[in-house]
Amino acid sequence: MTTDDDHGTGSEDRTPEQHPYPHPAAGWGAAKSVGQFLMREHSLVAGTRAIQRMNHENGGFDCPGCAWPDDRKGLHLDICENGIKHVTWEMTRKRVDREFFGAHTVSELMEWSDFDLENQGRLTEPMVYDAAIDRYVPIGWDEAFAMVGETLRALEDPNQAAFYTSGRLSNEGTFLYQLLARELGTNNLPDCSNMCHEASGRALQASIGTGKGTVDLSDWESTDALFVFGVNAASNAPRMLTSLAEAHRRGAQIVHVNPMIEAAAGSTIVPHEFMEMARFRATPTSTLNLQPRIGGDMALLRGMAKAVLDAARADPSAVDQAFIEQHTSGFEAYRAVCEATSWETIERQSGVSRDEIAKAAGIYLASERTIISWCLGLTQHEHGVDTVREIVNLLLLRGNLGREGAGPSPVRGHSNVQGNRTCGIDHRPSPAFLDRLGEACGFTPPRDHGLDTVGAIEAMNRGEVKVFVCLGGNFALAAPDTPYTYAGLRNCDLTVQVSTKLNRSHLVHGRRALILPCLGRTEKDQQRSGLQSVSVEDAMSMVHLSRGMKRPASPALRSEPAIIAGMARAALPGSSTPWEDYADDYDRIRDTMAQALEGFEDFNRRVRRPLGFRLHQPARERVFVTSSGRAEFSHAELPDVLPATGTLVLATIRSHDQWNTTIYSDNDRYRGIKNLRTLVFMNTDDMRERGIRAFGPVDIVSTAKDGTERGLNGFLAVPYDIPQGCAAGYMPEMNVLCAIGDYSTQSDQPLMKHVKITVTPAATAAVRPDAA
Ligand SMILES: Nc1nc2c(c(=O)[nH]1)N[C@H]1C(S)=C(S)[C@@H](COP(=O)(O)OP(=O)(O)OC[C@H]3O[C@@H](n4cnc5c(=O)[nH]c(N)nc54)[C@H](O)[C@@H]3O)O[C@H]1N2
Ligand SMILES: Nc1nc2c(c(=O)[nH]1)N[C@H]1C(S)=C(S)[C@@H](COP(=O)(O)OP(=O)(O)OC[C@H]3O[C@@H](n4cnc5c(=O)[nH]c(N)nc54)[C@H](O)[C@@H]3O)O[C@H]1N2
Ligand SMILES: [Mo]
Repeated sequence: MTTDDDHGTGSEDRTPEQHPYPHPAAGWGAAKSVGQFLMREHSLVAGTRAIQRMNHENGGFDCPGCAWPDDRKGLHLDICENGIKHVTWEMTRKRVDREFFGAHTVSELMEWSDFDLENQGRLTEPMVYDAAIDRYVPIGWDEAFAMVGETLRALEDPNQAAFYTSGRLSNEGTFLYQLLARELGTNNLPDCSNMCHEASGRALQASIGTGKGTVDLSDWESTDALFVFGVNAASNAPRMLTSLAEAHRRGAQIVHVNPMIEAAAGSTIVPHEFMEMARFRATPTSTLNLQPRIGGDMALLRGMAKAVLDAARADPSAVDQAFIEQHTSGFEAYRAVCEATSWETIERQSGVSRDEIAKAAGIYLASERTIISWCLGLTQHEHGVDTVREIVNLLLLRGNLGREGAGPSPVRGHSNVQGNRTCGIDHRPSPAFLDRLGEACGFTPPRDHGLDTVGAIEAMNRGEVKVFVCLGGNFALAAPDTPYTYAGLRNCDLTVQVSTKLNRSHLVHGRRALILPCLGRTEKDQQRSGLQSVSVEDAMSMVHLSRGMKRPASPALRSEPAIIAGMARAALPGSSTPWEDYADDYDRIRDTMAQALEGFEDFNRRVRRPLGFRLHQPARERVFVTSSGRAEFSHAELPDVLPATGTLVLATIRSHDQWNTTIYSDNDRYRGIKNLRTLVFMNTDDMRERGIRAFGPVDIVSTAKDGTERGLNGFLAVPYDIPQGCAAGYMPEMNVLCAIGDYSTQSDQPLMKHVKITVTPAATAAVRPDAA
């Protein structure tokens, strides 16, 4: 099925390889990779033109990649390798049409690799599954909507439906989507955020009263010390490299905390700095690297706080006493828990020595303004909420909140995942949100909390969720416990996938299934009132417009708002919502959003400012909407994160060349890996103890909280600089190891960075699984 050229970057041999990557992040390695990718996609000219329109202040489209904010200056091209790949992937000239579906049964497509499925190109028209011939066949839009509507109306209880979102749906689409679910009568709105930053939202909500970070790019530009926890920035938020390089040039301190020393913890050549590119001149992006064990961050943060409190004994100005008194609550309890936590425990649980922690604390103490940022390395853990709260505790000690250059800065995932939550994708909506929504839209929203991602999978398996609609994403592969998720999806009466490309979630479907193809963000969205724009919110709460400029991949495609409105009209015949008008003119959606959503007043005008507008974040002004009206210190005990004897803790992570479930190639450039995804990175001592050689085949068995086991065979062990007792490997291949019941009791997030495994040399000489 796949040719070499499809996959890699040329016709080279496909033997797995590992070589150290000695070059700076981004720079020429990225430029070369982009060039090869554009050639492969036959999009050199169109791709280059599109890229020039990306992230532009006037009339461009928002990069559909990550949620890192656009450069506020808007003058130079603030672009990255992976953003370019992402856009090009959407703009491919390949098409999946009715002939394609006619030629392949679903059972046959199930045998294809995920790469091959997406590599067929863009979907072109609505399709419905025909069980008699095991194929998808064309269906008209009206018929498809009628099928969704009839099925939803026939449910005994609206809670038998669930509506998933992947975080790239626009704010306008989001608002209509949640309105559809809630008018139907359910808060079943699972989203990718349940697997991503749920812990961050809950922690920030509890600590500072609002579930978002408080800083923006101007703060990144004026901070003295940046702490970067648990993010592979060079691959997953490459535009952060620009900020890190600029910070380093200003003399700011940059501390990376990660069990793996990632490329961003070295140096970079910022892509838009053409002169530096030409001169191969790299800028360092780190002043200190700390390598905790997986899950050891909370202990490390506690150690830093303990060191700060120790310093305050000799010099009271080490803590910001005035800020603590005026703006916080719970300080004494926090001090007590820091004192009660011994250095011995901190060193053992973090895996970092007291001396190293003291260095980090020294940097923190010497800094006037500190930002702490983090991503999945901190959130996908049992104690993710406590860990993020510990970040806030540490910031509060020195008043690093609500002033220039200081504060918490979560690195969000999908380009509009934060906007999705702001605009109502929330299975636990607040009563205040529902009151205002009900009033603005003239209906009575349901009050019971709905299902999140894990809850939805369990309910599908129990037969309690019968209709599952996915607005984007690739639920079958992104969710934990792959076989169990498959079983849940197959147990539904109807699954509906609104997508741009063919993926596994179209093949693992309910008894009846629809594929509804939509416009991508790069494409022109023409509606009755004219060309439409949509809005998105980045990781730093900036809301701005995005307007596509490409001709749609097929004339039959519809926009996401139009598809949602179509389903809603069919499902809610008595609805007083003007669905038709909304789909005709998105300004009308925004007018309603201005009434229904806090912070969106005068939305249509403000969003048309060249750089958009910043959503109000009260904590930024030291207004804390907690019950005490103050920022809350937490005082949780340190959890025990040590692996049991003989076991390892596995973090499932992304390679450089993938976007979540979309795999661009089998290479992971900065980690020096070529032609291999079915691998497990291990410490060399752990390999030696188990008699495992480099690139030797291994069996991996995970043990869930409930004692059940799950396994993978024939993965290759790759020696890596990672602490003993820790291992890492790629999602989504490793999602079979993540048990459905293994989610955090604090955030309900699956423990995707804390899988308990044993690794042994393969029982039988295995074939490389991807060689099949
Ligand atoms: N190119 C590209 N960009 C992306 C994505 C993509 O797939 N491809 N995905 C997007 C999405 S949805 C998201 S949420 C983000 C994800 O961005 P990341 O959070 O960078 O995603 P992961 O690859 O899962 O990497 C987790 C990082 O945490 C580290 N880590 C693992 N365990 C621990 C731990 O216990 N402590 C610490 N301190 N670190 C740990 C890993 O070594 C790795 O560097 O990126 C977004 N951007
Ligand atoms: N083991 C493990 N599992 C994980 C994670 C992990 O770290 N470890 N990370 C989790 C995280 S953070 C996340 S966010 C999830 C990601 O979960 P999802 O968001 O569900 O998955 P994606 O791979 O981003 O979705 C890709 C699909 O989106 C569709 N698509 C692309 N563009 C558009 C568009 O404009 N509109 C529509 N409607 N569809 C579009 C395409 O069909 C494509 O196949 O995975 C989670 N799963
Ligand atoms: Mo994510």
